[in-house]
Amino acid sequence: MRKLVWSAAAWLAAILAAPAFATDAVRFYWFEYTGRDPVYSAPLPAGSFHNPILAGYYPDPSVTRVGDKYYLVNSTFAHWPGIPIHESTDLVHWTLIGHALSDPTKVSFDGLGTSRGVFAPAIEYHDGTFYVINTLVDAGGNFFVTAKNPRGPWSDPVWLKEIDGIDPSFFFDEDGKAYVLNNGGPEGTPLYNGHRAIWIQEFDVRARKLVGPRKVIVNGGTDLAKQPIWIEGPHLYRIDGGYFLLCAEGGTERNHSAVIFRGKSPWGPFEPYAGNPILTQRDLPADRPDPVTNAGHADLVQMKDGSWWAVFLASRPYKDYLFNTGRETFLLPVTWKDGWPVILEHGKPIPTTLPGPKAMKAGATGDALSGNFTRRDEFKGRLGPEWITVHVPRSNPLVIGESGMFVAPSGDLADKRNAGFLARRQQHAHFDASTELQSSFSMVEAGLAAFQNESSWYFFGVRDAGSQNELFLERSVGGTRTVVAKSTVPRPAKHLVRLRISGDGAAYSFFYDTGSGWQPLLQDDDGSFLSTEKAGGFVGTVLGPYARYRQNQ
Ligand code: 6LW
Repeated sequence: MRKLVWSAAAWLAAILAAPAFATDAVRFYWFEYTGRDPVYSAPLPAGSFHNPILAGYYPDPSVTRVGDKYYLVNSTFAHWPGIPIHESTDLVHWTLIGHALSDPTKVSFDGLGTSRGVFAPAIEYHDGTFYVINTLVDAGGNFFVTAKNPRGPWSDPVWLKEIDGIDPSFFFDEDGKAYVLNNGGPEGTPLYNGHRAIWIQEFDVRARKLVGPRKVIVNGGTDLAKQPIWIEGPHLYRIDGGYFLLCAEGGTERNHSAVIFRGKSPWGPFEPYAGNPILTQRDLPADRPDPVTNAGHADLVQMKDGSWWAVFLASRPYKDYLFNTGRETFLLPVTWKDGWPVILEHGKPIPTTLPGPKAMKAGATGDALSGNFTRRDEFKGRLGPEWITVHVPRSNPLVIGESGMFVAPSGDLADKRNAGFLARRQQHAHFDASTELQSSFSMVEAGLAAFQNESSWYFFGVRDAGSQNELFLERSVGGTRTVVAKSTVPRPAKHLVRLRISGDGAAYSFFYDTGSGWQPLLQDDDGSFLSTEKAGGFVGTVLGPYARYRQNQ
C-alpha cells in the first residue's frame, strides 16, 4: 500500500502518511463523472469558450495577473482544502496548482454548517509576493496568507482583528502605499435591513499589519436614498490615474449585480457611475432560454494585450430559480464607455459560448472545468485535482493503493465534521456519476453520496443482508432522513458492485450493476431539495464515495 500525494494537496499526504488503517475501510476501484448539458453539446467554434469557465460551485472569484500568467481564487466555506488556486495563461483554461489553506492543524470548521468558514477571498501580487486575504466566518475572522510561489508553501494566517466584516481585499498603490478594503456594518445603527458599508484602512506592507484610521468610503451603495442592500466584494484599481472601486450590490441572489465607483484618492470621495449596474441579470425575462442568474461579485483584470476582462459569480437554473450546482465562475470582456468599465449592457443575457481573449491558443487545455466532459479516476497512486472533503479531516479517511482507494467509515454526513466522504463538485444539471466498490463488509454501509449540506443529501449505498446484499437509497431533506428505496440482491461475484447516480435537472435516478448490467433502484426522484433555493446556503452539490458504520434501521 503506497502513500498518496494529491497533486495540489500536500495536506492529504500528511493525513495519509499513516500506515494502512481501519480494517473496516471500503475499497473503491474507480469513479467516473460525465457532464452532458445540452447547451454545450454543439462543437465549440474556433477561438470561443464556454461560460462558466469554472463550472460547479466556485463562488466569489478573484483574479490577478503576474507577467503572462493569471491566478484565480474562490470561496470554499467548510469544504477542504480551502481556497483553491487556479493558474491560466488565457483566462479560459485553468489548472489547479494549490490551496491557500491546506494545513489541517491551522483551521477547524468542526460544528459549523457547510456554508460557514471560508467566505469570499481576494488574491493580489505585490513586489514578488502573492497575498490571499479572506474571512473565516465563525472560525477566526479576517486574515491573510502570503507565498513567493503560488503553488506554496503558503504562510500561516496573519489575523486582522481590526476588521469587523467580510470580503477583504488588498490594494497596492503605485506610490508604495497599501490598503485593505472590506464590507462591514455602517457607522452607527443600520437604517434598514441589508444596510452595509465599504471600509478602507492603510496596510503597512513591511510590518504586515493594518495602521491608522478605518474609514467608510461607500455608505449603503450606489444611492443610499434607494436603500441599496448588501454592498459587498470590494476591489480597488488604479487605472489611468483614477481610482475605480468595484463592488457587488443587491445580495448574492436574484437581485445580484456589480457596480462601479470612481474617485481621485483611495480614501474617496467615490462617485457612482450613472450607468450602474455594470453587470446584472435581474431585469431579464424569466422565460429566457438557458438562463443565467445571480450575476455579480466581480473582479477585473487587464491582460498583457491591454484588454480588460471580468470574472464574476453566477448560476444556471434548470427550472425557475432552482440550481443544484451553486454559484459558478464566469468570464466576460469589459468595454470602456466614457471612461467607465462596463461588463454587460443592461438587458443583455450572459452568453454561454463566446469569443475568447486573443491570448487563447487553439488546443489550449486545463483541468476539466467547463463545457461537457468525462473525468475518470482509477484511484491509482494519485487523486485528480477535483477531489475535496467536507470539513477538515481529523483522522485519515482515505488511503490509495496500487488498485483502488480505501475509505474508512468515520462519522455521518449530518455530523458537521469530516466523515468518510470524498467528493467532487456537481458541475452540470445533466450528469452521470458512477463507481465500483467491493461490498464484502458487515459493519459498514458504503456507496455514493450527493451532498448539498449536512441536512440535504442522498446516500445510495450497499450493505450486508445476511447471505445477500441490500441496495438502499437514503434521503435527508432538511434533516428528515428516509430510506426511499431498497432491494436485496444475491452477493455478486468477487463482491463487486457498481453504482450510478444520474441527474437531469431536478430528476435524480439511481442504478446498480452486480454483474448483469445496470438495474434501476429508483428513477426520477425529485432532487430539487439539493438546490440552493430549497437547502439554503452558499455552496453547491458535491458527489462521491462515502462509507459509514451501519446505523440501526
Ligand atoms: C460573500 C459575500 C456574499 O463573502 O456571500 O452574498 C458571501 N454575498 O460577498 C459568501 O459567498
